[in-house]
Amino acid sequence: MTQGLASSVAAGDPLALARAISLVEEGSERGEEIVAALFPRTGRASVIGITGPPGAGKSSLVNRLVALYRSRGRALGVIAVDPSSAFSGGALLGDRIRMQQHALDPAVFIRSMATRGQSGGLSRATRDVVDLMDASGRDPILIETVGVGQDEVDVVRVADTVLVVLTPGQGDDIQAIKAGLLEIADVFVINKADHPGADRLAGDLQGMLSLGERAGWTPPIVRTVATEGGGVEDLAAAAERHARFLRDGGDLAARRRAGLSSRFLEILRDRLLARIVAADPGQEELSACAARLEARQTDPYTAAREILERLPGLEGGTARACALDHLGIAVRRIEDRLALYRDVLGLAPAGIEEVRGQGVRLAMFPAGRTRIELLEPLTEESPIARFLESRGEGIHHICFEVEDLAGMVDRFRQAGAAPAGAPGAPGAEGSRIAFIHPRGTGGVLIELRQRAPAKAKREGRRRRPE
Ligand SMILES: Nc1nc2c(ncn2[C@@H]2O[C@H](COP(=O)(O)OP(=O)(O)OP(=O)(O)O)[C@@H](O)[C@H]2O)c(=O)[nH]1
Ligand SMILES: [Mg+2]
Repeated sequence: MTQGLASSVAAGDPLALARAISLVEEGSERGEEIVAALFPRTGRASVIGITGPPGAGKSSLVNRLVALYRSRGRALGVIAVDPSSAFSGGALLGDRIRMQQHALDPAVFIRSMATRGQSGGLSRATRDVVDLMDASGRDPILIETVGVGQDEVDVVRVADTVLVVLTPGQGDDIQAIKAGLLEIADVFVINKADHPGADRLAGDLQGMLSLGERAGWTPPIVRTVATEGGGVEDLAAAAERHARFLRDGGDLAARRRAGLSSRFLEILRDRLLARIVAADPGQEELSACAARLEARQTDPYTAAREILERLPGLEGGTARACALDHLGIAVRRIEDRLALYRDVLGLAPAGIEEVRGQGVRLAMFPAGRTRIELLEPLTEESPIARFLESRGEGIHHICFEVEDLAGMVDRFRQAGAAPAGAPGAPGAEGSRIAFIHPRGTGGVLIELRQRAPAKAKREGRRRRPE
């Protein structure tokens, strides 16, 4: 079902594209599956962001650009991010009317997206929608968003090329324009150039650009009259020059990489938070934290650490489980027990090695998620020799894999269980090991094993073929 929809999107079917977009907007699992299925086909379209103050003429320009690209035979995607700001409420209707001439053209796919009260204007879904449009062969993809808040920064993360639309006479000088808008521009558009003051605005922008050191690309200033279509060809040409500059200079890869990693981290942050809110510790715990913060009984760092520590399976969490690495069995001669472990149980020995420091020769047999270790004494003084003497063959120890050997030994000490021998001795496969005396563990000799770092492991291993 998902595959079918994904292939229809990939084939360029507008109905399938609309359906897939709805699924990602709902945040549904199927939406994620479709993005996953189509992701290898993405990264091909040019993504152009159009931002600027409310009413600057962004939608009128998008409309003109769409007509221009259509005349060149391109299939397009247009995303109009609904302004969440009260400044531009009602603009959507105007956008729809302006776009109507393209509404019946299947090669122009227009989608309005609500920002859903998020502080960032472009939601996670917007990035997904760009991917879906890209995978369906739309190129370029135009994103219109009003540049009043954090929105414009979000546009930059999605778009390859950012057009900042300004109008003459708005604040009368560029001091009044949001600084963030000036910084993200790859191309400046002076729209409504039919109004007085266009020269002055161009001069001011020119002056500002000559002050700043910009490596490689200086944003050109293009004048347009969107209502008449004036300057739109120049604008498209400037956008294409910038796209070429990005491609040839390698900046495109860097920009896309930054965008992808911020998108990935955003998802990770959202999911982690959702997990905290949904499960243990839970919403109640979070509210309790907020109350304690307000009363100055805790600080934000401590509160965050406490919450994280209660999340199972996370680094820093106390609930982290140790994996059983192997079960150690003392035998007089490894070869005498191969019949049992290899032939009867069907376990394949992964190798036989000598650990001289421990006075043993050992064979490891992977068994499901854990392993069986047969231990044969090399010398009379080996602990295995003494074990065999007093108890005969049998289970000798169990071994847990740990990430911090010294830390775990300390935890045992605090629990009243002392190490047997010096902790940190070299063990099999280049590992470091420690033993905890059975006196403190209810009769079980516990081995703790910290795996060798990936590289050292290969060198430290002295495996002998069977
Ligand atoms: N005189 C003149 N009017 C223009 C020009 N471009 C747009 N307009 C008018 O300006 C108004 C706003 O245009 P839009 O294209 O909706 O502007 P916008 O930036 O998309 O507006 P929001 O999405 O609400 O922020 C409309 O009445 C347009 O007809 C232009 O170049 N010259
Ligand atoms: Mg608009």
